[in-house]
Amino acid sequence: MPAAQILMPAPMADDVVAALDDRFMLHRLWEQDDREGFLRSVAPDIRGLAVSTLAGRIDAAWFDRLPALEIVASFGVGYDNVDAGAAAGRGIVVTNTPGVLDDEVADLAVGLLLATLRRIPQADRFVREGRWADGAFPLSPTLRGRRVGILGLGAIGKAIAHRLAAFGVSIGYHGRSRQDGVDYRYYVTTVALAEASDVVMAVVPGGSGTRHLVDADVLAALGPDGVLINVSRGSVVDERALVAALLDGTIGGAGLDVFENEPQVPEALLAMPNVVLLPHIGSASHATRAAMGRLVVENLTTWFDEGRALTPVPETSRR
Ligand code: 8YV
Repeated sequence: MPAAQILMPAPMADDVVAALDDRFMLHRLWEQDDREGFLRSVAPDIRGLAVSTLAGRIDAAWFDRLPALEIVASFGVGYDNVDAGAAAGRGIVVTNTPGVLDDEVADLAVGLLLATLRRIPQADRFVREGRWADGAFPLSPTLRGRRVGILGLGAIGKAIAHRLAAFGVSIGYHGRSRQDGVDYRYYVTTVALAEASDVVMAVVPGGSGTRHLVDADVLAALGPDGVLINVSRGSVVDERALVAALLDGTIGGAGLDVFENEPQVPEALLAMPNVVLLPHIGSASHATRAAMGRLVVENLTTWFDEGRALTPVPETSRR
């Protein structure tokens, strides 16, 4: 049987491209001069799509063009870039890369929390700019005695909570429902969580269901000493409300790895001394990105060899 044909609309890591090239007939759409013409010629035979967020939104418009499509293998645990509901309706399986990045993202989240509270990047700049000789760096807020609210207690949220327990802080959470076998205190709403917390860490998946979950009301409930950490998706936070809340002291600070319109970052944030801004690097270590890439390749391989996907997303997992 000829190798299945896989379309990669936008570049992915070299090791993913090489592994797929080895096992399948891989089409690199971004390398074509006439992408539209190329797509027309290969579309009827494409059985798999390999995508990262660089490929843009993968939705019904793509599925309409690819009548033989069986699987979308997406790079990343978050798959809000793929319309999984539309895929499920057509019997197309969607896979993501859960599990292999949980610890990496949790490490980064805790690092970002400490960096934000203790102003670590600002202190580094202070030394580099030769300002130490002129006087001590200003005192910072502290993690000591804080109550941390985890917004979204999935695998990454649990990995964060597990780490934070060692820091001796108290931990609460909000999610769609209370979880059995979890000792952290549950709050029924995001506002209730924010009211009971000095730090809110957003770890919920993106998408329409969580859009602007952190809004002006949640920020007001978090309060003037409160700190928001976001390592999930920019869409989860109402960025305009966040900028306003930081400007007028409604909250005390923020550590942000994700933004509503990446790679654009609101100008106002750049000038603020009480925020730490990262370029979406939660999972971005060599080892973890390689593990995510392997899982993309393994999902496609087991699908075409054995007719099953390793990590289908819940919307499409009954196939
Ligand atoms: C990646 C991510 O930055 O896994 C996710 O959901 O946000 C990150 O690991 C992203 O998938 C890159 O395409």
